[in-house]
Amino acid sequence: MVEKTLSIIKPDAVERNLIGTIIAKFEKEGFKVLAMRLHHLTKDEAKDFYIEHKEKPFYNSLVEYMTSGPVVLMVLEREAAIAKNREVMGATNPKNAAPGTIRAQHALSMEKNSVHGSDSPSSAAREIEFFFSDLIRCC
Ligand code: 3AN
Repeated sequence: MVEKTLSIIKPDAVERNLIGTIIAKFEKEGFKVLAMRLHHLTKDEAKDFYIEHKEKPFYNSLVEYMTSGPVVLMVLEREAAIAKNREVMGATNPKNAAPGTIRAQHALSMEKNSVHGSDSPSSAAREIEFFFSDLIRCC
């Protein structure tokens, strides 16, 4: 089934000029970029976006990090986009990420792990609506 997923190129990767490298990888893996913008998250946006992690010990640090510089927000589309994006990103902890994945190649740490991808159809719907409500309304 063709799906849409939300992808974020995180501050550590934008800072290191990896935007083009990461988008090239997604395109090579058959993803279409349906929507995209550079954005500096506010504290409120980051807190709300990661609300499911509110009780986790890393929550405050994650919010600080995600607001430390601009990110690239993208809606990606392809067959089984949600699972495929998770595969292409690699495991959350770059030490466990499979060779050739974005996180294995570029992530700096568990927190500064270069990319975000929706983890389920319900997360994808919520996250696309969160940043690209126009796209939901129009398509
Ligand atoms: P993923 O991004 O692989 O879906 P989640 O949803 O469990 O991972 O975590 C969201 C983000 O929180 C991660 N991408 C990472 O930046 C950060 N994070 C997750 N676990 C930890 C941890 N144990 N220590 C520091 N940061 C973490």
